[in-house]
Amino acid sequence: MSITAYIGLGSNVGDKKGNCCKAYERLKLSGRCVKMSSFYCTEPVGYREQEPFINAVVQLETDLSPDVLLATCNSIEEELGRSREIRWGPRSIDLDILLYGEHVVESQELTIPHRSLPVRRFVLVPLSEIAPSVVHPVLKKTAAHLLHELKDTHGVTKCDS
Ligand code: A4P
Ligand code: MG
Repeated sequence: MSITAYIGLGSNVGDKKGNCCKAYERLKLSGRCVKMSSFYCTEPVGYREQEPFINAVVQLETDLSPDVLLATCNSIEEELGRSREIRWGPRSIDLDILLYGEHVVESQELTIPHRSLPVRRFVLVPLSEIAPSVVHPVLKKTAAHLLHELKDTHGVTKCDS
């Protein structure tokens, strides 16, 4: 049975939109991508001395298990030339599994729902655009509700096309 998963995309190095589009094309191969949000230009969170990010969220119908989906995300990151030097630092592409149906996963490699989902505007704005009614299975709140309650004030604006 396939599961609806949501993947957060982020890039702040090189051709940022191009990197997100390539990741989207690769993700399509691992399931059926029903939707991608608009692109958002976002102020860096965490490590501030870096370029603004482009962020988006992809909704994916997948038959892959969470572990295999993570491995797929990691291999897409590698293929697109991501190097891991600074935590929260510059990256050509970052793929985070935000939600995997209503499953809760807590292992050494994987936490689902993604731990930062409820506290980041650059995640909740694109997620609420494509799936305002999706429910966080631990907090039992919709994406739209979490966005409404959010305190994060980092800038998130829709990119010009
Ligand atoms: N991991 C655990 N759970 C997950 C999950 N649900 N999805 C593990 C994906 N990975 C998950 O991640 C480290 C490890 O987390 C992975 O190997 C996996 O086993 P990483 O992507 O290698 O490291 P990271 O991204 O540098 O760290 P982290 O803590 O994941 O950072 P975030 O939360 O991804 O934040 N500002 C803006 N405006 N936009 C951004 O996209 N991104 C970050 C990175 C910081 N500031 C940003 C943005
Ligand atoms: Mg990450």
